[in-house]
Amino acid sequence: MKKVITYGTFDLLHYGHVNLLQRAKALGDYLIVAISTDEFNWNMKQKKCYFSYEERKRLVEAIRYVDLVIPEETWEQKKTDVEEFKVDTFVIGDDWEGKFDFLKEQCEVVYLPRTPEISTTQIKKDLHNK
Ligand code: C2G
Repeated sequence: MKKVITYGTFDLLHYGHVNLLQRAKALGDYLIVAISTDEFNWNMKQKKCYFSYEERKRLVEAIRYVDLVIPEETWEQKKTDVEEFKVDTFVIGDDWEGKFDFLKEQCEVVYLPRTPEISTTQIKKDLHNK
């Protein structure tokens, strides 16, 4: 079984996220998604989520391409996650191009093109201007 892992906040879940998860799953048979906890988002990414970790987990678990959701609590956990879950491929959007090449010692690293026209920031802006 080929296992794939990806990481993200997935707040205000939108089709750009689903596009990424669909392509990630297509690279293997089992997709693990590590969702940033509220603390990690705030302390490490200065992101204030609209939906809590539990709500974001519920939404992502409902996506047909996703097999397992785990919490992302630190930047450093990726290496141990890849080992612990025996991951073959790490995938993330190309806005992170090159940032996780250190994982190439342990698994394949794939950066996928983002869906350009949509983002949570854009959604919030558009709603604010309505
Ligand atoms: N994404 C995408 N297209 C968009 C928006 C997001 O392909 N229009 C992808 C991102 O590239 C990422 C995933 O969807 O692979 C989740 O996006 P975010 O929730 O913004 O994740 P981010 O805050 O970048 O967190 O340790 C890694 C971080 O947790 C990644």
